[in-house]
Amino acid sequence: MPDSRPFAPLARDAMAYVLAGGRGSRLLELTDNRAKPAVYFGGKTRIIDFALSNAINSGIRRIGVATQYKAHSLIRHLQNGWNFLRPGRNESFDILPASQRVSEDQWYAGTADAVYQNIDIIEDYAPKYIVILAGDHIYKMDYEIMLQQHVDSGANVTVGCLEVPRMEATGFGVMHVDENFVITDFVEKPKDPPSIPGRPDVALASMGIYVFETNFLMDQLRRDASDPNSQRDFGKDIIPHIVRHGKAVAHRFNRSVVRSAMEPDSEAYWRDVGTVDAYWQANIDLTDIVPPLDVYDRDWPIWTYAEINPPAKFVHDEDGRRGMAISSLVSGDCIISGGSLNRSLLFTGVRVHSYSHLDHAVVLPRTDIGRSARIRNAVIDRGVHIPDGLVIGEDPELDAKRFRRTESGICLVTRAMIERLSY
Ligand code: ADQ
Ligand code: ADP
Repeated sequence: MPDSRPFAPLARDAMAYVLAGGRGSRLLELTDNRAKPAVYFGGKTRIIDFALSNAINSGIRRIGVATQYKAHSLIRHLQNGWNFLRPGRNESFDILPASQRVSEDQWYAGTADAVYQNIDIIEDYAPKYIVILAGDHIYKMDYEIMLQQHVDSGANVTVGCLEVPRMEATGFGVMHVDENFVITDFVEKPKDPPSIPGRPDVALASMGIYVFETNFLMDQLRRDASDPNSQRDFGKDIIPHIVRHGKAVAHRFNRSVVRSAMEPDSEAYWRDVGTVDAYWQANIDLTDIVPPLDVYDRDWPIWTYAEINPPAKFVHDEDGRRGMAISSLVSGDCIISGGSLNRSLLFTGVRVHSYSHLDHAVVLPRTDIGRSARIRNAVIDRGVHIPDGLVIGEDPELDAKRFRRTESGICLVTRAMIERLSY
């Protein structure tokens, strides 16, 4: 019988499987108590909301999230905010913690194992396609376009990719492609990354996003599970094997990037925010007059879980000093009383008290900035109480002793660091 839905989007036959188990150790103390996908980003959202919103906005209605490292905060967020997909409507949302479902080991061995151990759940839903996503990148992308390319090209796997400076490619899977974008070579995290032919400074890097037909992926995962030399990883094992024995095709992110009218169209926005410096910069970038990422885009909203909270409030203090913010983002439930902000981003529920000043500061939720504190070029973790008069970001030596100070001079400040301070 002919399909009665000739233009049905492929996304409705797809499941998004989000890998959210990585620690993100280069975020240092920011991921001491939470997995990288659970780290707050952009004022109201967490990093994983970007991949999940892309899936929902692309039309995907089946989502699985594999969790592992320090998953409590992540699972709480997913349960609060993302549990609206209903099985009765051919929708599903599953949180899949590493839990000895197949192997004896408690943990998922690698990213492929994080899918393999849940094969029965995926096969039960029987989606025709599966879109494997990393849960730890900031970008807007329409996966329907990638699915369409996958079907049109007849590939066994389609790998999302973008151009990166060659020297930065050591942290990525790097590929060579032919004129039809068929991947001819794939190396995971090469020490000396191969460049794009004719462009010695640029490499084609994998975004860690893969589209498969579900049946094909399941066969590959079963084959891989019986290979004693495999590390059970997409980048190290599954993708290189398909490149050698099947047809792997690269999908250029530029084709599926979702851009609002506000965004400069020079370069597609995709950030790993894997280091404290990159995390700080990507948050501060949002305070630009025209930021490279439009989080106000009504055509591609970034969904999240957010408590209902009162509006941000700016008040004079008792001496008549103005509470004010210039070029800054201030979330709900913040009260700026007599303090001032410049180029800063406040998450929910931050209190900024009199005579204090924040400059290029990223302040996570439920934080209190004491009177006369001065904070520059810093990331303040959730729930920190900055004591009255504390100065951060002006004395590199003192900062390095008290806080986590990166080489480029960004300070990360946590509750434990403040507790250790002796006055
Ligand atoms: P990495 O990001 O270094 O490289 P990895 O650390 O395996 O690879 O993380 C991939 C994703 O899987 C992340 O979202 C992480 O949170 C999650 N993850 C890691 N281990 C997991 C586990 N055991 N269980 C569940 N989730 C897990 C990968 C590819 C590269 C590609 C980059 C792009 O291997 O080829 O270039 O992503 O960032
Ligand atoms: P979120 O990521 O939602 O901000 P928290 O900052 O509360 O969550 O931290 C994440 C997880 O780590 C939570 O489960 C919390 O219980 C735990 N946690 C946070 N801070 C500490 C701490 N200082 N000592 C022990 N556990 C902590």
